[in-house]
Amino acid sequence: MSGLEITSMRAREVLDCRGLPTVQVDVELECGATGRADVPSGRSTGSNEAVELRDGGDRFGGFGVLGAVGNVNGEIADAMLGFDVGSQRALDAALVELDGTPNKGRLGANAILGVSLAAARASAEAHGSPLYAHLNGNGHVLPVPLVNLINGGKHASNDLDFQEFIVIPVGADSILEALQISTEVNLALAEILLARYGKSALNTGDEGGYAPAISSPHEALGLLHEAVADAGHTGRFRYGLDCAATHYHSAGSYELAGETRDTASMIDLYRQLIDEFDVVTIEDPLDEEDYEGFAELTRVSGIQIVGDDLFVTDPERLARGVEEGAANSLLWKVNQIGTLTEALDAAELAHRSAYSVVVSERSGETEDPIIADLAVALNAGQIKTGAPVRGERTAKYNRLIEIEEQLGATAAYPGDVFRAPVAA
Ligand code: 2PG
Ligand code: MG
Repeated sequence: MSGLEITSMRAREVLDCRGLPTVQVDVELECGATGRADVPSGRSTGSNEAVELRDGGDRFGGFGVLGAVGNVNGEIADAMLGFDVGSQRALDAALVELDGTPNKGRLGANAILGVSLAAARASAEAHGSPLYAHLNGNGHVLPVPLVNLINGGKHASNDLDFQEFIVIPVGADSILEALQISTEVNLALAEILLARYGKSALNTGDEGGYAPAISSPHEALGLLHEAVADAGHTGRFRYGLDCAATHYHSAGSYELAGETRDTASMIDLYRQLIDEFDVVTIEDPLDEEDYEGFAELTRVSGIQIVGDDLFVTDPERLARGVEEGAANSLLWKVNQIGTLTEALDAAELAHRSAYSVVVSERSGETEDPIIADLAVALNAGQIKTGAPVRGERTAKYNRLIEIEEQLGATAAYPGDVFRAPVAA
């Protein structure tokens, strides 16, 4: 007996930041170590994501997760009690096999992921290590945050079609300083919004960024530039977008700010924004099935093109992207694929293929900061976890501050080289 055998497993419904239920799992090991994990949930989801089980019916407006909770407490616990968590790969393979479907739709990706992550935490605790160090003894890169200060798309009730307008504090020396200057920019942005559009412009979206009643991406990026200048940080920031384009695409065309555009016209627009606004990363610029368009934009833009709905953290979809030159970066969300091991495999494939990795939260998060540890374990160099406000977002930022302190002199903040923070 290694002491790493699972002796108890218990799931429950808890609330996420939108007030919707999600799955929380506790795992206990023979040695007494415990691990807990909450499962996040997306709103602008890719159609190829692993299936999150929701109850339907009246309870919680249909969003209940008692079915997934019951699967953990019943079938999964029955199968996994006694399982040794020493090998995360073996554990996750057993979970995938138990489910038996390609998309985890029988037991629910939300049930399976909760167990996978809680087991990883328990194993780390059993070894007396923080999770990032348990997963990678060489984890030392604090990710540059892609800080989402203006929200649109499905995350906000305004007319901005692009979902996220992002500032990137490349000119900081640490995660703490990165958060300091990003917050200074956010405060300056609030003043500009208030003066220009009135107080309703200070309403916020799902990820804590402001949601002013504007519709032009040029205007939004212009506001970020002004805020950076007003905060006295010109030159210390780059800019990014998550366009989440699948969500205003249909039959080959995009409805953007009242205009209909084809793929070529979208690509022209991106080239303009890149030139005009120092945009260095664009996520989901085109529809989730348009590998060809992604490849074209990747070729002509020269910047980081990130696949989120395109890849859904799935090694198979990523492999196709690599083959076709579609995007050059993987948005990495563990709940899109449903186990830690499969997500780590996707990250490994990305790095092997010279694709960067952006660790990401979901719009529906809890106070669980696990992605902070995962970002450091991956030496990913980039994290996207919303605006630097509200508990479910600051939980991740605050955990990064703590990790930076723990790592001390070995901590590295990659700044401008966030795309390739460590030598392969
Ligand atoms: C995204 C995410 C997170 P959601 O599109 O990148 O920012 O949104 O979780 O709603 O899919
Ligand atoms: Mg996205």
